[in-house]
Amino acid sequence: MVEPASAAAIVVAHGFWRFTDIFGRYITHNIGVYGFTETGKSTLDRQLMTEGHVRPLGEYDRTHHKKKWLSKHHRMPLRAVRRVRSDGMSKTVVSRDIGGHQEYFPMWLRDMYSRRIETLIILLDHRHLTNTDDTSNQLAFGYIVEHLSNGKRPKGLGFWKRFRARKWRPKRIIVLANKADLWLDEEGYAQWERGLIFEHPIFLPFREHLYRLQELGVPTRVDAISASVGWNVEDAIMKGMSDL
Ligand SMILES: Nc1nc2c(ncn2[C@@H]2O[C@H](COP(=O)(O)OP(=O)(O)OP(=O)(O)O)[C@@H](O)[C@H]2O)c(=O)[nH]1
Ligand SMILES: [Mg+2]
Repeated sequence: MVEPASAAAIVVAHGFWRFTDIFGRYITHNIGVYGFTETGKSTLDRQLMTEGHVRPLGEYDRTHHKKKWLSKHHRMPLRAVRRVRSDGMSKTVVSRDIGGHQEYFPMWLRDMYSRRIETLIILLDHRHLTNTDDTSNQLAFGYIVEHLSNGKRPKGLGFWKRFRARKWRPKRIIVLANKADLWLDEEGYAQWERGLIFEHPIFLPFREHLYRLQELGVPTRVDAISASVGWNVEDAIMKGMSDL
């Protein structure tokens, strides 16, 4: 038999949980997903839009942006609303799918500062494991860390956005190593299950940068996902957004 008082407490707690869940769905969170080209940003975006297996994206599907007329800046893609669901909770996130070629790196900064994103997601893949000479993931990661540490505001924000962004920093950073279906073996999976994925060699070249983020006081979480298969995608984002 449940005591009436505790039963009431359970009903209240349950009601509160429903309320926070429904409430949470209508609050939008600004997130920014950045990473070198072909790490899977557009695939991740599609995974959040339509859960399930995402069609492999070819060379013609790479994200590109046209230059604005008479300007040196590229035209920003539209913002898109996506839903993240995990463990019965759901959050509404707003993001922009920006390309990962080096010419678009400054657009990442313009996007993160102008929307003052709360959650910064850096997407990596396993290319440095298969070819140690390929340091493009490190280049993209280093670019973001460098700019967050020197705090220099990007050009082309406009006066008002620049002013509003003067004290901005992301609340949290989630580093996601994508394409786990290609690099996470049984041993790595066991490591992931024990919550020790940070120890995996895929994160080794980023240790210095991760420590720098720690020194900046921005909580950072690393995880493994597979955006095309839909493995651990929403759980990793949700965990990153709730723990930190
Ligand atoms: N095996 C596997 N392939 C993936 C995964 N995610 C993305 N890919 C593939 O990786 C390639 C690049 O994916 P995109 O989503 O186009 O990459 P992107 O980061 O948007 O690239 P840019 O638009 O140039 O910045 C495509 O061929 C995808 O099908 C994954 O989880 N597993
Ligand atoms: Mg893309």
